[in-house]
Amino acid sequence: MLGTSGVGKTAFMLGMYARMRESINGFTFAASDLDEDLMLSQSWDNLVYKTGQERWPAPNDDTVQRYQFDFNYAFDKLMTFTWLDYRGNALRSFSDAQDTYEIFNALADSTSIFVCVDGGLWADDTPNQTRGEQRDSIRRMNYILTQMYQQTRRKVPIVLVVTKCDKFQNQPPKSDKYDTIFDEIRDELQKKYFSPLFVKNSGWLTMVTFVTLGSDIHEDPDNANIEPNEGVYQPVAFAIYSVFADMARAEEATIEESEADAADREARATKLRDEWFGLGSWFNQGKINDLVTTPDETIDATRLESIQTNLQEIATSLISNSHIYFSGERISADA
Ligand SMILES: Nc1nc2c(ncn2[C@@H]2O[C@H](COP(=O)(O)OP(=O)(O)OP(=O)(O)O)[C@@H](O)[C@H]2O)c(=O)[nH]1
Ligand SMILES: [Mg+2]
Repeated sequence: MLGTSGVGKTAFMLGMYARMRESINGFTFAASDLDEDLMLSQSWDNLVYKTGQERWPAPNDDTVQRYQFDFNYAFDKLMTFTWLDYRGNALRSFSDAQDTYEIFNALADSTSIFVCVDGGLWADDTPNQTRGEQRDSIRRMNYILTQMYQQTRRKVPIVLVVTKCDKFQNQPPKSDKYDTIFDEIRDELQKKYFSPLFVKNSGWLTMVTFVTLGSDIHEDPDNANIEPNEGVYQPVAFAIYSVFADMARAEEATIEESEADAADREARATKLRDEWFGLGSWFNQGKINDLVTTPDETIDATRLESIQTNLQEIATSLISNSHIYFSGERISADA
């Protein structure tokens, strides 16, 4: 997760966890650690039941928090993943700060990156200075993504998470080219703020999603009802989807390789049988036997099937109406 201080990283994570604990079409999350589950749910209860400033999580300190979550379907564990939460200021600190160093290392190893952009950037009542800082934080995150890619050469899936979308959701779009402000913002993210991720043939897989912990929070952050939208769980569902997609691709490649290998072995055996004026079957029997005996490592086709079933379930249940782009073209996960 990338995002400067106050963008709403911790609130987003709490919302994600609370929403997924309730279960969605058979899918749930559970913190792998009992105490972590308790801690996260206490922070969530503060948000829901307390009022005033004490309802919101305190800004993170310079200890990087790692939360391990199990992703379950019908209570069966499908995958375990780690979520990092940290003080956003670490992204603006020099690289010798311990947490900055830790965050950059974790980013380089991660299977997907959530880039949090403050939705206040599009709210009419945001002061110009704040807007300038928010733009600056976008530039910093682009810089970090550039460094990350140039060092690792890995194109991990990226989720652009626009937080606090309650702040602008009732505003009309500024241009009548767009039906809603959400369309307008998606376009701005693609053309203006994060255009490298949407370049044709670039190979970047990117999701754009909008998150709010409640549609009235902008009016009364201290008392408004907490009711997160579906944006809170879509990023993580997408991240898990991408891991399963990679697994399916690897499994398919193994199967194809082994099929090609089998066809090749059979062709070589046929050639040996035809040698020696038709006596090849007898003359070459040892070699032929070696070729037609199935290799030890058998291919587990049911494994691929079960990965594909998981993929399909996640696509239809959790991310079917989300905005996902590959090399700038919108694609559908459940096609
Ligand atoms: N309007 C609105 N405000 C929100 C929402 N989520 C969070 N906030 C506000 O944003 C503040 C910061 O949220 P945090 O989640 O603590 O931000 P953070 O990115 O974790 O900040 P650091 O820990 O300092 O890096 C909160 O105290 C709330 O006032 C939301 O959905 N809508
Ligand atoms: Mg925080």
